Amino acid sequence: MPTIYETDSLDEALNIVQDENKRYPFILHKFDIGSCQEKWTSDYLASKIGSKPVRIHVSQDSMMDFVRKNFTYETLPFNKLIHRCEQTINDEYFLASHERYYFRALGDNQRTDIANIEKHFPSIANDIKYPPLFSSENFFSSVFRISSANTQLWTHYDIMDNILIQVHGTKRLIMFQPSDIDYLYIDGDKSLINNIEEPDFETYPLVRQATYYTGILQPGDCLFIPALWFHNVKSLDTYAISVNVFWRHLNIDFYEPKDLYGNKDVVPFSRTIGQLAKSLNELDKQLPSVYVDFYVRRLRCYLDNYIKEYEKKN
Ligand SMILES: O=C(O)CCC(=O)C(=O)O
Repeated sequence: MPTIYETDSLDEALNIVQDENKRYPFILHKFDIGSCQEKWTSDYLASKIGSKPVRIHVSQDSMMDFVRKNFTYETLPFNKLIHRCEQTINDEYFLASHERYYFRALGDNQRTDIANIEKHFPSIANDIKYPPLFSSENFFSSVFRISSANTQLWTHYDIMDNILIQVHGTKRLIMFQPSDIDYLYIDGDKSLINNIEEPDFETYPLVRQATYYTGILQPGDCLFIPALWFHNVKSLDTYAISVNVFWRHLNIDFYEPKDLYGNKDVVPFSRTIGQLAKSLNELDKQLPSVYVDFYVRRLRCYLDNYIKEYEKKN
């Protein structure tokens, strides 16, 4: 299993992000992420942010599963949430005393706001510094994340570049290159394989062919997650506090204007798949089922050949 590349050099980090032939994930050590590393105790955050209501995922399972929804959405005042995340057993709970919490900050208006620490958590925003890996006009969002110990978020990809800054606690990382999409049993932007560390090979045999890139993110480290790289992140022995910053790598016109999370596929792809869905619907209406079945498979052969030719060219 290869490990995720590690560097202490901001210059090298910048080169990997900007060089179109590189753009692989890396862990950047020794970047000064600001006073948050010392300051962000649970008491400090609770007193600075207070009882602002926040929306959270709550699950009895340590592996949150978006596809099968083994969690509920709840709301807690921030100062309660942080103290609950700190404990592994809580006297007050929604589902069970051992339940896990995952907080991914949204905007104040969840339907229209893009997460931004400066706007939504101004009392702590100046405590953190981001590695200067992108220009400010490409900035998209800054997301405050807190999770209980030993809590995993599903494997998924995002369509923007992202730097995950670890402030408190340690995280286990598993990443896959974009072309491993063939082996990950994808539903939208998420993998159906929930237990990625010990997958069920009978149900998901192709995952044997995926290359697992692994790493550990310690407090003070920053992980570069290039757009389209699959990632699976799990907090380890203690609760975890992170901030991640998304930015646009492509021209702004390629991104859906109403994408709040940075995970809607780029516009040329959404257009293509929309047209294809329409055409398939027409095919289905016009032809007897044996022909539809045949031509849909024929389409798959066309795409397989297209991929082969594309691989040869690139
Ligand atoms: O740190 C985490 O818990 C998940 C991070 C993540 O999924 C992301 O940065 O896109």
